[in-house]
Amino acid sequence: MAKAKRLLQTQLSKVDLVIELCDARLPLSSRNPALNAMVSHKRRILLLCKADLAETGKTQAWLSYFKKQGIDCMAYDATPGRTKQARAFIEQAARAVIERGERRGMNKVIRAMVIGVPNVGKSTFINRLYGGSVAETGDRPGVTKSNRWVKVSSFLEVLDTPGMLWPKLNDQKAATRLAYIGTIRDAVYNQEELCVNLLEDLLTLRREETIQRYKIKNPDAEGYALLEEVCRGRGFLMKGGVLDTERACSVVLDEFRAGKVGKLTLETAPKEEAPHGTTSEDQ
Ligand SMILES: Nc1nc2c(ncn2[C@@H]2O[C@H](COP(=O)(O)OP(=O)(O)OP(=O)(O)O)[C@@H](O)[C@H]2O)c(=O)[nH]1
Ligand SMILES: [Mg+2]
Repeated sequence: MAKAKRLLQTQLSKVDLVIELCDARLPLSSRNPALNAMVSHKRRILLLCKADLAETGKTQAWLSYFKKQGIDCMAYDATPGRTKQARAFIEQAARAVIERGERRGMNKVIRAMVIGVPNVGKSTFINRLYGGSVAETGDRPGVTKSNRWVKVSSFLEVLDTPGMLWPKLNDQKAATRLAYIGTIRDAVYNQEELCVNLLEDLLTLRREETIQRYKIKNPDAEGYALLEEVCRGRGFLMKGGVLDTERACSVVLDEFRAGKVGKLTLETAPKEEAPHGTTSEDQ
């Protein structure tokens, strides 16, 4: 993180625009709290990525929430339609820079830096803007190792950056959820604990679908017993009828990450401030 922060600061002076990517399933927890201070003097836009995996209504609520805070934002997924919208959005955000160039009789090239947590889809987004495969992507965090400029059009250059994760993930719930969505390396977390947490969240948010998908007989089982329920339900058994909890973990996590449990947003946008006190309703 310290190295990534240093790299980011050295590049900031060279850019006209910062494009921040967060995950639409965890719009708050997947934003880096240190970033605000670092990029506050720059024109910035926020994309809520992987919107295809998030609940549309909740994404709308998050967009209104961020817009009320004065943050220009849009929902994004790696489809041609959304990419076209994103291109227009970038152009609009950089309009002042373009006009300055025009006044001087130059065709100013916009330089934008793409930042966000690991695995959020930064390099994929750049590939879509480019219209080909120019940046390496992968279904795991830490694929992009260094900053790299890519000229995606005659008027736009973007900087691909390594995913940045903040060192003190104090909020345990947020950290666990970032691990579900594949932001934190699997090796960092005990996979069985992570999977039990995910199953508990799924049973709260999508009770019936989860019971059916994993053929859970006792949904009130707790902790490790829940994992055993999945093994029995889905027939994940090894020789001698031993429950294959490792397999259950990888199946549950993979299915969630691939959106097979359906569109699911794990955080709810705080409601507008009520006259008396706070109204945060993060689940
Ligand atoms: N469902 C879905 N998956 C996406 C989307 N965009 C990217 N992905 C997938 O997310 C994974 C990570 O994508 P990358 O573009 O490598 O992410 P990154 O932010 O560059 O990751 P690092 O370089 O590791 O920080 C890949 O498996 C992509 O195919 C999207 O809009 N929807
Ligand atoms: Mg990358």
